[in-house]
Amino acid sequence: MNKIAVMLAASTSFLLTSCGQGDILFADKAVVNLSPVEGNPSAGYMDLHGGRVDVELVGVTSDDVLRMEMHETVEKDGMASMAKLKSIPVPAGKTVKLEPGGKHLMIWGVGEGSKKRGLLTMTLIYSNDDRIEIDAVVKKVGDPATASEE
Ligand SMILES: [Cu+2]
Repeated sequence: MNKIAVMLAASTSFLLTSCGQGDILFADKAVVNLSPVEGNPSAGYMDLHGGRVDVELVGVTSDDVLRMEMHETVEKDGMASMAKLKSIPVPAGKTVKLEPGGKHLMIWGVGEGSKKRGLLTMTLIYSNDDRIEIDAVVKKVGDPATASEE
């Protein structure tokens, strides 16, 4: 019963955000991959879609995490490491992907409630003061990959 409700909620948000609304600032395909190691940070990914004007994503917050940072994986001399980002540019009309091996969210202390619900509500804060609330699908290690919405 609960599972069905969650699946419906997740697919509804995909429907709402994937209708190709031209120049509207929004984000979709948000997922949080829980760390397999208790205490280690989890990683968050999503697609950021630009609006009419160039903006920057300047912060991401959630009431149900201890800490969340924007990171970028960078390779130096064949070694991958992560750098903390102050902001992520989101050019008008362009899509910026937060994805494995690139820009991503690093999330500490995802709450038990969100884990159980399978969704983590987070707020994206942009340089033009826009705020967008989005539900990210919370995935445990070993969960099948999210069914693609395309
Ligand atoms: Cu990171």
